[in-house]
Amino acid sequence: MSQTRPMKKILVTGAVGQIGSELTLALRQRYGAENVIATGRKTQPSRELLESGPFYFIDVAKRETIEEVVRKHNIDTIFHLAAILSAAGEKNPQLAWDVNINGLYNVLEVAREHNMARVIVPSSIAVFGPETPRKNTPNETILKPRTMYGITKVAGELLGDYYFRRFGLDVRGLRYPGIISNVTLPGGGTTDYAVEIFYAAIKFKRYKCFLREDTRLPMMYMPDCIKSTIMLAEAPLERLKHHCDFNVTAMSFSAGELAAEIRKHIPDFEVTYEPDFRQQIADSWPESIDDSAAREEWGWKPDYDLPAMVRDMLEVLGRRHKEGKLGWPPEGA
Ligand code: VAH
Repeated sequence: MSQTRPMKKILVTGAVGQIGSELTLALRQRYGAENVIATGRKTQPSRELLESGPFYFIDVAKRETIEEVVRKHNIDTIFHLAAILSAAGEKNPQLAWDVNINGLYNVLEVAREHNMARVIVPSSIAVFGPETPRKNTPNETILKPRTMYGITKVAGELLGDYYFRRFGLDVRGLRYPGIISNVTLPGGGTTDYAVEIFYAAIKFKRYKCFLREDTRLPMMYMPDCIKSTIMLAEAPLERLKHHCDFNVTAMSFSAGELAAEIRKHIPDFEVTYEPDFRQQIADSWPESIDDSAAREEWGWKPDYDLPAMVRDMLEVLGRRHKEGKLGWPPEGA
């Protein structure tokens, strides 16, 4: 298969999650609200998501629930965001395997049988492990992750590439770094500290960080995450040499550097560092990423660096706090 088929009727799995919730709204703006079907497993979607287009509860580990929506809406594209992330996956590796592997297999099989135009399957820098070069990590390198999440993402990349070569299904994926956002709180990630810290800075002017001060990780602001995902999905197929394993990044910073940047806006902001089990996960990941393949093959270029991201996060969350709608910490946290 060589031509790039158009995407017309899109299904988003994991549409209530940190990335899926904002990606769905961006896709609805770009492709028409009625052409982007949002799905989630159990978390109640926001009013905005519900009121802006179709929503269904499905379970990607149960193939028939995917197929029912695909048939009803004649879906030709799936953005598969449903996944159990790194920290949650270490607490329940069996669930992480079931959702991340069996869920992906079901999505790929449904897409193959319905001759779909595209399947987008995010990967993650979690595919890298302690044997991987940690600075300017190349696209092609050792992939020996130490987490179940990372293992499922390596398998996902290999499975997606297989479905492209064996069946001609246009599967594409990009290795997200840590994603920072201010709409939907992340859940179960190792990089979640880089989101929580903003809410804590605004609400309490202090934060207890679960990683060491010098822990440096590749990161990206949500607008760039959405931009990279849609750019890859829309790229001409004939330009792609890679398919499911594009490195992408926007910046790298340590927890201490992030705190110092926030302190430029909130001078008396205090951070204590009390590493927990997530430190070992973070220590197995790269500090910085080489994303030259994404730049060469589909023109990737981020818009936000650390100062620009911090400024925007504090402005948006500061405004929400003044309106009494910060909504953090989440109930029961
Ligand atoms: C996690 N946010 O922390 C995800 C991501 C690179 C990190 O995959 O698990």
